[in-house]
Amino acid sequence: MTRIFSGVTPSGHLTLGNYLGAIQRWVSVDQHRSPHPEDSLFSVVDLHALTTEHEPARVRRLTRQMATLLLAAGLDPKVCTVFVQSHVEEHTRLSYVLECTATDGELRRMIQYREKSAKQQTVRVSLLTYPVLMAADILAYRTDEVPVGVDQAQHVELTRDLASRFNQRYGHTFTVPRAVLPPVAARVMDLQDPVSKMSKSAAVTTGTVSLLDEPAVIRRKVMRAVTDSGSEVEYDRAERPGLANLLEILAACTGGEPAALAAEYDSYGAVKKDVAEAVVELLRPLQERHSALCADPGYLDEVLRDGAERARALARPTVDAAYRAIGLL
Ligand code: AQP
Repeated sequence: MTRIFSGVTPSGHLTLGNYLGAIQRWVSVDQHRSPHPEDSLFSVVDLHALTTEHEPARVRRLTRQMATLLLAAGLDPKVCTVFVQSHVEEHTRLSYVLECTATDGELRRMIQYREKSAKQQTVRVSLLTYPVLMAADILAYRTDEVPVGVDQAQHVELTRDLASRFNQRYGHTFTVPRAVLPPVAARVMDLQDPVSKMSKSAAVTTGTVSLLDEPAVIRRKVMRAVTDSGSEVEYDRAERPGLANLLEILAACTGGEPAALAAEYDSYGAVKKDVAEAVVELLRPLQERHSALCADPGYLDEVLRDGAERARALARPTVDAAYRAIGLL
């Protein structure tokens, strides 16, 4: 049995990066790995959305929208567990204990902390400590595998370090998990700035494809993607990051391989046109199911209630064991 946990943060609208880097695999592979819904856990990790300036009503709205999109993408509550992080208090209970295991130095080394804190005028303490909460999200379920995009790999590495350290000092309590990255599109880049990752909290959205963008908007964003001035179609991430990003997106949408796809084209325009159509077609069924699910909000409430109950029952014994091991009565 392999237990899987992963999450999405309601810090903005879900992007094509989130989908190709993580969600696509959760739907097609991960949720089917075990016959037990308790072994595949997917969460909207809303507490993580409070680490930077946020608007409460927007976080609530995005949390529901993300949960709906996960179902629309194909997560099936009969075969996996879908829940909202703040509905399961074990995550924050465990986070404090893990903060007592982590060091200030290792948290300050986190790339996401360094990048995000550099953009803030005032930095919330939670921006520094949220990788520990993420470790708690994962460790509370004795998770074996964490399917994520490349940007989260460092946090999973920290989770492994904390689990091993805790186990060594206080006795075996946690499973040490491993990150699993997708074969292509593990890091989808911004269409306007192909050396930066496509991000759902980007201030400018012209380089970001949102899962709910209309087909005309998707086509416009892809056709205006920044590429270099060359004319030969070659897959070269270092020298031609814009074109490489488009070829990776095409590969992830169609199941191909970026370098082989490059050989089929003789102009950048033709690549862009096919990428735009591939993304529109990839998202079409998801957008249709999203509209249908929005018409029945009671269904989502039920899924999230059941998911939280199931998750609580799984996490409690592990978190209780961690409390006992670290010396709490
Ligand atoms: N650009 C990306 N390419 C591939 N995978 C990506 N992921 C995020 N961006 C890309 C993966 O999506 C999953 C959920 O991400 P998250 O909600 O935890 O957010 P994040 O990793 O902090 O990145 P975002 O979406 O850009 O949000 P903000 O703007 O708030 O930082 C993860 O598995 C992630 O690897």
